[in-house]
Amino acid sequence: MENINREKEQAGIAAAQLVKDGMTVGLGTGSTVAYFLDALAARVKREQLNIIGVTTSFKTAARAAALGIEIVDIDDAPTIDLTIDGADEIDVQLNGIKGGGAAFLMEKIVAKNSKRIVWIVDQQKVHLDLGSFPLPVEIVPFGHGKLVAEFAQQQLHPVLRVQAGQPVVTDMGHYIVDLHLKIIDQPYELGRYLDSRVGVVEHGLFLNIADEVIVGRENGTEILT
Ligand code: ABF
Repeated sequence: MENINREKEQAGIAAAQLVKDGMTVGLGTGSTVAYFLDALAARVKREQLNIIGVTTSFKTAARAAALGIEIVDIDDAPTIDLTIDGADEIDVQLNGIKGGGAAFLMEKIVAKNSKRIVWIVDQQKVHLDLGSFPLPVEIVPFGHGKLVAEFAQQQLHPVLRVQAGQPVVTDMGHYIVDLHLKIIDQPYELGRYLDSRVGVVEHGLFLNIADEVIVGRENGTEILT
């Protein structure tokens, strides 16, 4: 476990170096991003950097505020120069699965409005193909049972995400169903199918979105582009 945290920290520190004075920065969600936020906050203090953040979850907003990083609403940010975010799994084309942290709807909205997207991951996240991480799908509560039944019928092995016996509710007030697919050999086709289902708000396939991935190593990082 220790090594993974070291790798996350190395990736977070490297990502903080990409931020320039005057930037609007998309702040992702997750434990790797937490290292990035700490390193960024230290730079803001030390170098008196003038940056503003656009957050991807209530959790990140609270952490950024506690660190003294100014946050604005996404609609008050004319541009987002750089977004730093985590991922649950990436493949060799830099496609990713995100959403383990239940923030992927806001993360995808911020990503789609960013000039540059850089993900920060530990080495375990890098795979040949996508799918070993269950694919999160954000769905509206109304009729969710019918949608889960349809996914089961389509052999997508859906499991409604619950906590303490209750469905997990996202920051935007939706449920999450995880598709246990093991391997996703047609990610674009699967993405189109999920986008077409009434009741699906968003899915965790981030295809052709990341510009670069910083992979943490024990003593440094590797950049995948
Ligand atoms: C977030 O980063 C989520 O999309 C994803 O689940 C998470 C990865 O978490 P961690 O960095 O804690 O491994 O953006």
